[in-house]
Amino acid sequence: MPVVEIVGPAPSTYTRVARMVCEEKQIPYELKQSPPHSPDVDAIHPFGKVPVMRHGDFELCESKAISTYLDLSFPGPKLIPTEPRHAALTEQWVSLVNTKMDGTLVRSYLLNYIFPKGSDGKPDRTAIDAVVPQVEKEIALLDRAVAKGGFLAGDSFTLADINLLPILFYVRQLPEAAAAFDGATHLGRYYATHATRPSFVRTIPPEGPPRRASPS
Ligand SMILES: N[C@@H](CCC(=O)N[C@@H](CS)C(=O)NCC(=O)O)C(=O)O
Repeated sequence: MPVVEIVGPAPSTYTRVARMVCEEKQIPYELKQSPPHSPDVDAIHPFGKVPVMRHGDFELCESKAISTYLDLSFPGPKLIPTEPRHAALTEQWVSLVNTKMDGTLVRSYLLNYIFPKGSDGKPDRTAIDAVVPQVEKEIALLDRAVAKGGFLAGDSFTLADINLLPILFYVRQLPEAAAAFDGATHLGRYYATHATRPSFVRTIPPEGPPRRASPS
């Protein structure tokens, strides 16, 4: 069988999702660190986003589609369960994170720290202050979601957890989210437990988490 090629930079949360799927299922893969909108990526993703995937002559974009393909094509643990309710809950949490929480936690909050847009070269305080209440709400929501079983969906580790962990890796390092995490004991335990998984450890971006930025 040809080797799976995951295309996207290691720091990208969505690229890390595809890599963690490979790691969990022990699928041999190569990472090609082409950035978004590079010719490599544009050839496969209509909007130039990462990750994209090549497997022999098969090309695919979108992290959820890539994850589904890998889960169905390779042996190893089922990351999208087959039991209907467990499968649906997994889909539900992937969708909630991708359609809402990624926008809040990554695009509006984290990226303001990583790519500061303030006139003085510092993070834009107004933009961060505007999103913090929603960051706090979403961390509290996630805390409630994992309180019972320690997983986002049902009683086992699924793609829903894989899809969330790369986001938590970053945001828990930032001051306002770190404060919200302090009150989210279930989510803190959830993160501490799953951050020890080999699939998580082996995909930590070489740059590591962003430096703790001061709130002002
Ligand atoms: N829905 C896409 C989102 C992928 C995405 O937004 N990737 C980011 C990097 S983490 C990206 O390519 N950003 C560049 C851009 O949106 O132009 C997926 O699930 O793969």
